[in-house]
Amino acid sequence: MRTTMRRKWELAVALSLLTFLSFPTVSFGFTAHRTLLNHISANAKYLPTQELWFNQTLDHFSPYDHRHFQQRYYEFLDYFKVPDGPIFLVICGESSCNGISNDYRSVLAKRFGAALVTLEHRYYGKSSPFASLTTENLRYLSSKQALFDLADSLNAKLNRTKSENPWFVFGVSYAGALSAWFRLKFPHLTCGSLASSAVVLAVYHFTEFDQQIGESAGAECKEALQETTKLVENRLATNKKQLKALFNATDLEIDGDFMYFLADAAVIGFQYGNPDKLCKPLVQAKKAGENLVDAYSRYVKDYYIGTFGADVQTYNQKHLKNTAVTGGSSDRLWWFQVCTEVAYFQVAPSNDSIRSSIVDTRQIPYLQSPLYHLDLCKNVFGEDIFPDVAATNIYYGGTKIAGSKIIFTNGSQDPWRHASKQISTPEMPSYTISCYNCGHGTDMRGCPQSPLNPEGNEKNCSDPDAVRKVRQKIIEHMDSWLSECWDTDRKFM
Ligand SMILES: *[C@@H]1O[C@H](CO)[C@@H](O)[C@H](O)[C@H]1NC(C)=O
Ligand SMILES: *[C@@H]1O[C@H](CO)[C@@H](O)[C@H](O)[C@H]1NC(C)=O
Ligand SMILES: *[C@@H]1O[C@H](CO)[C@@H](O)[C@H](O)[C@H]1NC(C)=O
Ligand SMILES: *[C@@H]1O[C@H](CO)[C@@H](O)[C@H](O)[C@H]1NC(C)=O
Ligand SMILES: *[C@@H]1O[C@H](CO)[C@@H](O)[C@H](O)[C@H]1NC(C)=O
Ligand SMILES: CC(=O)N[C@H]1CO[C@H](CO)[C@@H](O)[C@@H]1O
Repeated sequence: MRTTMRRKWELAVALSLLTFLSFPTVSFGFTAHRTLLNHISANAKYLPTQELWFNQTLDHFSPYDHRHFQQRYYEFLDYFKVPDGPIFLVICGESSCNGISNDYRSVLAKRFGAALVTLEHRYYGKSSPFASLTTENLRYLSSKQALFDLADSLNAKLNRTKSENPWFVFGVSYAGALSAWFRLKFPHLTCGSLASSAVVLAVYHFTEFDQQIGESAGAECKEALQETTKLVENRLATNKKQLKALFNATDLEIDGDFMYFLADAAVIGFQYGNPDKLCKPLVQAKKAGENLVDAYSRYVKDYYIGTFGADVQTYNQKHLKNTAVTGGSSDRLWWFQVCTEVAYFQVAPSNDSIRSSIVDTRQIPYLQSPLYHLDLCKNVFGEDIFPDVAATNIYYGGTKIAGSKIIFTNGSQDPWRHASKQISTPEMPSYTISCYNCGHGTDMRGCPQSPLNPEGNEKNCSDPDAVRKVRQKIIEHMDSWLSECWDTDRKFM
């Protein structure tokens, strides 16, 4: 009896998928995001999915406001074991969500006979409630609203009350934090959560980020990077125009924007498992006594812009002020979330930093303060916009999150792991995958993390066994939590 309604709905979906022969084209071109955690969804390979729409509540926390907006979602049912197979909710994060990406989660879905469902994050991609992204209109953009979107769509669309399907949530990066927070706030709606490279701690002075870059780089490369930064700082003082032109970044009029762009370019090598693209030529240039700034500019132009696909404009505060809904809106949207909730301000440590302290200060060297970031928030969004990090961490618990049945995973080379939960507890096991090119979301993406490997193949990780071991643990936890869920369900039958 309980299954009748749900079956009918599933069947309708399955039929609509069957009759849908051509796959939707990706609507937006690649957009890179400054300091964005999850750069790479746009070059993802997708499982065949059709765009579906959910009529979503705009403000989940107001009893007076009944406005709605259309939110995009996808389903993939090829592996789904009807009727009571599990449903994997794959959370989409801070970028346009153009489908269900074909990473390790599709392997898990095959193994568990699961359906995959994914909901685009409100405001991003085609799920913008407003035609103009003014600061006033961004007031409903928050992780709290996003979590409620997930709960709402899960509850309504698959009608929990009628369903025996156990739900499991997944996310990488900011979406990884959402995955952990979803299980924390809605434990009755899900059997467990995988929180991959999940940045659950809002951080105001994120100095560990830069320190991790030094650690991941190793002594030789770190030294070359630090020397490069010094040389760049000198040239910035003496020959700014020529320097910016060398990096094809003359549009970045604000020096902080320019220096942030250069710092991010190095980060990406380690975050996404391509350290050799950066370190090999730089160390070689240093050994040969060649000009390090020239060598670094080649990496930035050939690799960061050319191959990785970064766009200099995403570092331009002028661009961030653009309120039109475009393929590049994610930059502005993510900065709004950074400037209101989570910060993750990547400042230079006072000692031994790799990035320039110009990023942090108004030309006052070695003062550890996120003035650049705060200036940006004010310039782009207006006077009163700054992040209340303490409130965010009180609301979710930060690394002291009091959840259960959440798996945390991190990559050893990933600077973001210092905003994640790295200490294991019985209810919330945490695993660090250690290898030379293990970065952001390695458990789901394999190596390197960009470009994406189909099904998150781990073959090219410098230690594939390290990845396999953690994946085995993930499967064991899922097995046990899903069967506990089924048992509980049956008790109520
Ligand atoms: C969305 O739901 C609201 C409230 O139920 C309703 O008023 C509105 O017409 C719906 N919009 C669409 C496009 O279905
Ligand atoms: C969900 O269940 C309720 C009854 O519990 C039913 O009235 C409603 O139509 C169901 N919705 C869907 C989408 O199946
Ligand atoms: C540098 O900028 C010019 C002009 O904007 C552009 O045509 C060229 O493709 C850029 N080069 C790289 C490597 O991005
Ligand atoms: C600064 O960093 C260097 C290199 O890591 C270290 O040897 C030194 O002890 C540090 N100094 C302080 C004051 O922390
Ligand atoms: C591994 O690297 C090789 C050589 O670069 C490449 O040809 C191959 O496609 C990669 N395999 C995977 C699964 O990424
Ligand atoms: C489970 C695990 O590997 N935890 C490690 C994660 O990283 C921290 C900090 O590097 C270590 O102290 C933990 O042992």
